[in-house]
Amino acid sequence: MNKITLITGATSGIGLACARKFAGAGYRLILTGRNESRLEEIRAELTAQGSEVLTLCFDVREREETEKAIACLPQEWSEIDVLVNNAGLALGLEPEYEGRFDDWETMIDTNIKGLLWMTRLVVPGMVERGRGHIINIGSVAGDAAYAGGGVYCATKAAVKTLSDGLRIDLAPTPIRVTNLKPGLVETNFSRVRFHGDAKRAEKVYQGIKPLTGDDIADVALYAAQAPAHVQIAEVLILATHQASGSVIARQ
Ligand code: NDP
Ligand code: 8X3
Repeated sequence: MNKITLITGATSGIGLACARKFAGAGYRLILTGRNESRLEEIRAELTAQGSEVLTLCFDVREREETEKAIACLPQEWSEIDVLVNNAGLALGLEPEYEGRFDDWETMIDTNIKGLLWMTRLVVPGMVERGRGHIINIGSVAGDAAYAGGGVYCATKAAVKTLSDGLRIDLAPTPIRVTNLKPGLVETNFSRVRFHGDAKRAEKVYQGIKPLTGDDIADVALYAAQAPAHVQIAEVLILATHQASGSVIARQ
């Protein structure tokens, strides 16, 4: 039986690119997200190409919904080999003293708590079976704060610390933990950050060739397929003209 990968936030961007890349490599997929019709379209696309796909529609911020979704997995889908904790977002770019309380709560609930719920629910099965891999989508933003990004950067710093902690706790087991830290990736990320302002979002990627979701999915798949004794612990992936979260040499 082929390995199972569960990807959160698989309806767009990096999550969708991972779904396509892992499907192409023969994994069975559990794709999760909040948009049921989009999940169904992606399931149809991938099954037409011969992949086995199960979709689960839930919001990772809602602990009970998340618990129910994982507890109700059919037996043949319950042995998850790879968990890609991808669902996440940034909201706003105001100075920290002017940020919106609601934006902060959404980022913290999604990027930190959602990742934790998923980890807590899926990893015990991996430990029991003695196999598994957790791939967290962190960010260059977790390495250092940038202007207006304090709370988002803090959530991604938390992803790094949670990945490190989990790796320590799992060190006696064969289970691997990877923290991928992308820089600028052109997805819906900036449109979401600017509350749907497409013009402002476009400017983020002007004067630089940004990364694509595929670039990140390639690294995720590489980490998942590395030999069992190789743990890709952390990878920083930047566009060539980006040097850090705040240094971007626009051409
Ligand atoms: P997208 O906005 O394109 O995709 C985000 C995905 O997460 C969507 O499928 C979205 O679904 C889902 N999602 C958001 N909130 C929730 C939730 N509460 N419950 C379930 N699913 C949710 O952005 P990216 O692909 O760029 O972002 C993916 C990850 O990559 C994030 O963790 C982000 O922080 C990280 N990242 C992105 C970078 C970039 O430059 N793009 C760089 C570094 C890291 P829905 O459509 O329903 O909101
Ligand atoms: C997304 C990358 O630099 O826009 O995590 O914060 S950045």
